[in-house]
Amino acid sequence: MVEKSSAAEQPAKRKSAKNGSPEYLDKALAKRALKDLGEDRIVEMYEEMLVLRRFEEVAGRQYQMGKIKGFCHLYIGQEPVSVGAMAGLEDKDYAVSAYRAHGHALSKGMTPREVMAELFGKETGCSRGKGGSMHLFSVEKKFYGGWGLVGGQVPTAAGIAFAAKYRDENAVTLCFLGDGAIHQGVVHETFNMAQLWKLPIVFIVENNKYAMGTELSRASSVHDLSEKALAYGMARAQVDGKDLFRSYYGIKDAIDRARNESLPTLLDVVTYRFRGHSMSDPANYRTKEELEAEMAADPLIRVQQWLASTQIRTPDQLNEMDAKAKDIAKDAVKFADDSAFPDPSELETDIYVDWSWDIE
Ligand SMILES: Cc1ncc(C[n+]2csc(CCOP(=O)(O)OP(=O)(O)O)c2C)c(N)n1
Repeated sequence: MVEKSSAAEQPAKRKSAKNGSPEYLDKALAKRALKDLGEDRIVEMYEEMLVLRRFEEVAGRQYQMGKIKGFCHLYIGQEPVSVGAMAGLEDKDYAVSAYRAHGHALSKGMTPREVMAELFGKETGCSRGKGGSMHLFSVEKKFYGGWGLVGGQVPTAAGIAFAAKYRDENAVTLCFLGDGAIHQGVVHETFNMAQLWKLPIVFIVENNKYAMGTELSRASSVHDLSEKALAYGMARAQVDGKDLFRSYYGIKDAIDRARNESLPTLLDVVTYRFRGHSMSDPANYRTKEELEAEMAADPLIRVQQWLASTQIRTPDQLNEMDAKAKDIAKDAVKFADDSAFPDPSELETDIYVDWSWDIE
């Protein structure tokens, strides 16, 4: 049986501290990251988190203005998970997600323009305006969805990992799922096969405490969801997804296992979503105090404050970065606004793959 891996696994025991104090950040790991990744790369990761945040805030407003229709699930609060995870990947690697996928698509390298245009249903969107918020996709960036069916992406991700192994690509697949999805039967069938066939995959459960309005303790017999791996003899760890560096190192361990040993890992990445489940959810199932406490330890502000306190960046530079992130989000909206809706003749195109049967 594989034991829990050590690095970066335990959610922080936080002292009470003022808003975004660097006290919240694992400073020993931050120091290690400075050595491993370098200052510039860390600043880039912070900028990526910032763009995700500003993109989602703007998307929320566009939804309220009626420019985005259908479902829309925002990722605000969970940024260190996506940014930390993708930072450990190489270009040849794959990622698959569920419907709360704007952050994953952007972190995997898709442009804010193509993602926003997709939310608007415009022909310049990554799925040519026919997928919407839940069906972001990019073959070029190896981001294979965006899935509306809870847990449906998990066997697909295992199939991608299997194909990568079969073709000797030495590529890793990241599969993001929610704490609600882990109880689906197909997810457990997939876990078994992934371990049995030694697939190079990392299952990242973004445990944001709620599946729609159901709190984890009402739905799961165990609270460290990585324990579900024990039944399959799979490697596992619990990771603090509210801390950028713990998130990065915790997930990187699993990526290395997939790449170097061709083995899967199940990660319970503890995070929190600041907004409701979707745009129509007032989130009455949680207290104001709970939300305030989480927001007081905002993972984005923690990194910002750390960058300032270590003088890696001055307050002016940090303000400039924020202004730039806001401009990127605004530019994405303008691009989406200026784009056309798909022509009605497109209604029946891109539904089935035009597939010749001489598969290698
Ligand atoms: C197969 C299936 N069952 C039910 C639903 C309805 N549904 C949509 S989201 C959701 C909750 C999933 O929560 P979680 O997996 O924790 O993801 P999160 O929203 O927290 O990212 C449910 C039950 C669905 N989309 N698909």
